[in-house]
Amino acid sequence: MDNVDIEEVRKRLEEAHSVAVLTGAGVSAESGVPTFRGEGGLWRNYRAEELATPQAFARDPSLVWEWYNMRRETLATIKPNPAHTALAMLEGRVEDFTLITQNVDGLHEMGGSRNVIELHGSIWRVRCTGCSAVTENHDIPIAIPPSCGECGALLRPHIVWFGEALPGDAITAAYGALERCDVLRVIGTSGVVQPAASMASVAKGAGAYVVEVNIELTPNTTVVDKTIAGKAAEVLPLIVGQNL
Ligand code: BJW
Ligand code: ZN
Repeated sequence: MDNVDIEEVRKRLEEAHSVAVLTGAGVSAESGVPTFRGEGGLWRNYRAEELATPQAFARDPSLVWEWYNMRRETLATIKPNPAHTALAMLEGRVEDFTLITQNVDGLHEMGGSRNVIELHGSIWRVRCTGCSAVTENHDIPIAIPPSCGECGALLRPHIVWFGEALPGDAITAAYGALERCDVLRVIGTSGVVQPAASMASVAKGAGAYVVEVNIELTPNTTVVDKTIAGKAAEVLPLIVGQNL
């Protein structure tokens, strides 16, 4: 981690009227939430890509629900880390602040962030496959197979799986923020899942200064103005300033 880079990013943020942040699984890694790709990305020999599809759910809803129950159990014991709280603190200082997250864990809201766009949904909401009603559900474990209180049909996680469209209102709000922001920070995402993978380019194309924070190089590294190599929970408090 380079202090000159940290200083430059801090200065850009101080001058910015509009800031957008895009986060991925890496921002929650230091809370103990496993990332999707890389080490620990497997569950009973399945890759996330094999379980997070409508086809997998149609084939074996109980298997997919067992996976979500395991993740709900893990998340129930987990707390936001200094990366989440630094982002909440930054929101309090910026005129126009939007946090776009691919994460479904709810840790940004728990850490105090308010203007959060959940691109891929939430693990704490369920949707009826019959009547489409969406409800909050914090049961651990959820009874398998879960059924809708209104119509009795099977419930599914209110999460965007591969091949499914992202919620239209989330996409509209996210692109609005990307197009008007002075600074975009891209934190802890491998940058391989679309459409989030293209968001750094969208903001860059609209004139933003784009900064990546990650422990590895990603496809975004060639797009951004600056990459800060390091753990989100260490880098973000330095940039936002609560450790200084
Ligand atoms: C740290 C760190 C630390 C670690 N500090 N950093 C070709 C074939 C098939 C499909 C496609 C294709 N090309 C495009 C597609 C579409 C597909 C896609 O992109 N596939 C690619 C994988 C190829 N996309 C979709 O299907 C999307 N929908 C869509 O395109 O719809 C079109 C449509 C329009 C109209 C009608 C119908 C359709 C939907 C994508 C949904 C993604 N959902 C998931 C699973 C949710 C399940 C769940 O959570 O329960 O969302 S996939 C999974 O990946 C999850 C994540 O949000 C997402 C992104 O992952 P993320 O966050 O980047 O995590 P990792 O693990 O990949 O990376 C972690 C990073 O953190 C790493 O870089 C680490 O280095 C770093 N890190 N520790 C800082 N301490
Ligand atoms: Zn229903």
